[in-house]
Amino acid sequence: MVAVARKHLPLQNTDVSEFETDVLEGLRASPKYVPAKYFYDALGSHLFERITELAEYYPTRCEMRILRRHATEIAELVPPGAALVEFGSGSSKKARILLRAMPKLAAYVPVDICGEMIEQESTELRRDFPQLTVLPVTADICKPFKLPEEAQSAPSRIGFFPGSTIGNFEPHEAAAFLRNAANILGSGASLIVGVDLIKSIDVLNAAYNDSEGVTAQFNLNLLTRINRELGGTFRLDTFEHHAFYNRERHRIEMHLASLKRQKVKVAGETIDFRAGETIHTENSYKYSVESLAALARGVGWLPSRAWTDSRKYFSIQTFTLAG
Ligand code: AVI
Repeated sequence: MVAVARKHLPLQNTDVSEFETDVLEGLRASPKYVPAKYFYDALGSHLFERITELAEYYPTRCEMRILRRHATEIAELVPPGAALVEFGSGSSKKARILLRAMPKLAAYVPVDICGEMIEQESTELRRDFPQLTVLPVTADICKPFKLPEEAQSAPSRIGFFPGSTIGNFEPHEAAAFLRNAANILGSGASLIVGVDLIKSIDVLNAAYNDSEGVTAQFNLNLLTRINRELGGTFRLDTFEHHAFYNRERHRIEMHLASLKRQKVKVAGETIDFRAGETIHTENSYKYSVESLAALARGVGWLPSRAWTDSRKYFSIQTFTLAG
């Protein structure tokens, strides 16, 4: 796997049999779907990195700007001696902004399913922040896991979940994630979440239909992965990237549409496509500050602060758990 930031969906090192089971289940269903977590093979992670640099894809730039502008205020929420736990840390690029503003932090705990990446990143963090104890944990952030003893015994723990990864979960999964994070961090904890906001449909649609076609390549790469890992026979020139904002459900939907009636083999099974039939590959939910606060409140997190960029495109929101 290439060492690029993969700051998003939790499961990546899944074995082929789980991939096969999930893909076949999704392709047998009506409407067809494939879980978005399977975008992130080496090429998919690389394409996602390119997406974050596109002119139309505003979320990453907006979030970095908010973090830089408000790092000191965010750091004020973190008591001296606390441990910062990042869920799905990838390259820790955004955490570095906070770490620079939190010189009294006792420990930084990057948590990611990709152990190789966080071990490598931890070595660099120890070099760049010699005062800081870096305690990487390889785990699926959607499942219960134990924090290292030093983080467990710190006077408090602060969770960090940037990148609007929460938006790629269905709302009930987002609630389950927040509940799991509360259990892991424990009473008195805080949580810092980066989430993309509801905005003009044109801005949203452009962000997922970039003019260079990188998002289309990212979406279609899923078929390349299925061809390679599951003996698929998808012809990429017979499928097209579709992304649009679903106003009722406050989400961008990504699909792969079959341009013709055809049969495709996957893991020895024949899948029929009608002309125009789609595989639903991703939802990217957009929230308001209030709607995320309501979701969080429902599982015991109390909303505390929220910052946005000047256009109100993106938000960093904080929550606390009763002590
Ligand atoms: C990782 N995640 C927050 C991205 C998003 O915007 O939902 C994934 C993505 N899909 C297409 N472009 C970016």
